[in-house]
Amino acid sequence: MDGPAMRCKVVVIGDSQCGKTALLHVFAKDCFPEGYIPTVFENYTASFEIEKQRIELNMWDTSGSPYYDNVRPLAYSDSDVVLICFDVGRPETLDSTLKKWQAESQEFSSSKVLLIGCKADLRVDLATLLELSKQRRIPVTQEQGAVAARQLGAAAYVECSAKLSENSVRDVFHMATLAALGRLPRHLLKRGRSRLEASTAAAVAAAAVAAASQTPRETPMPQQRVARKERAKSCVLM
Ligand SMILES: Nc1nc2c(ncn2[C@@H]2O[C@H](COP(=O)(O)OP(=O)(O)OP(=O)(O)O)[C@@H](O)[C@H]2O)c(=O)[nH]1
Ligand SMILES: [Mg+2]
Repeated sequence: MDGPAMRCKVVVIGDSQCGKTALLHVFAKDCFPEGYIPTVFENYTASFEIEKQRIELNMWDTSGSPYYDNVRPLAYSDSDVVLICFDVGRPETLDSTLKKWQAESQEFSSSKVLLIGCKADLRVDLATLLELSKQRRIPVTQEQGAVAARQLGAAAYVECSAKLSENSVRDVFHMATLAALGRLPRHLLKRGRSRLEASTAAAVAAAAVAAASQTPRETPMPQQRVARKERAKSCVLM
């Protein structure tokens, strides 16, 4: 390891219940919080190494509730990266990223932005599909996420499932840190897209099989490990 640790502040925003706290919890505390406890403000820290550089990540969890619209802006000060999150199983939360969260983040920070599709497991969740079909909708597709990320001017679009894939969560913060350091590997752009397209069908099918036969957070079966590995590749650089 070379030199002193680099400090990086990450602010996490997005609609209420879109999965922000679960994402941070899995990354910083290694456990998925089953219940829902609304956030006001919360801080998490983690330290790790990227390309031989020690990183100290300071992560700010915020509330998605409009009730806190006047106090949330306090979180943005001195941030390096803003993660704008939405719930893959609730398309209206992707709409909010463009209608609400882009404007707020631009008003209160000039940091790099990443768009994060949370709860990617819901793309193959039967209850979610049934509920959305009543409104003639489907879960957010990876293509829609990538298009929105471009509209937001985000540096990358990353999907994750805090519930089923710790690797995908680690990818989110790895990408966020690389963005903060100005080291997002742009040469991976083309490869990232094709890997994503090629792996999606296999990944969601394997995830569905695994989810149907598994209690979440149990020791992963081989096919679930495959699904996790595949989903961990779900990122697109802009
Ligand atoms: N299926 C699934 N559920 C998830 C996932 N992540 C979070 N959840 C559930 O979604 C609900 C809301 O998650 P939170 O992380 O608390 O949501 P939040 O965005 O922090 O919400 P606020 O604090 O109100 O802004 C909880 O019941 C979680 O268990 C996921 O990856 N998959
Ligand atoms: Mg929360």
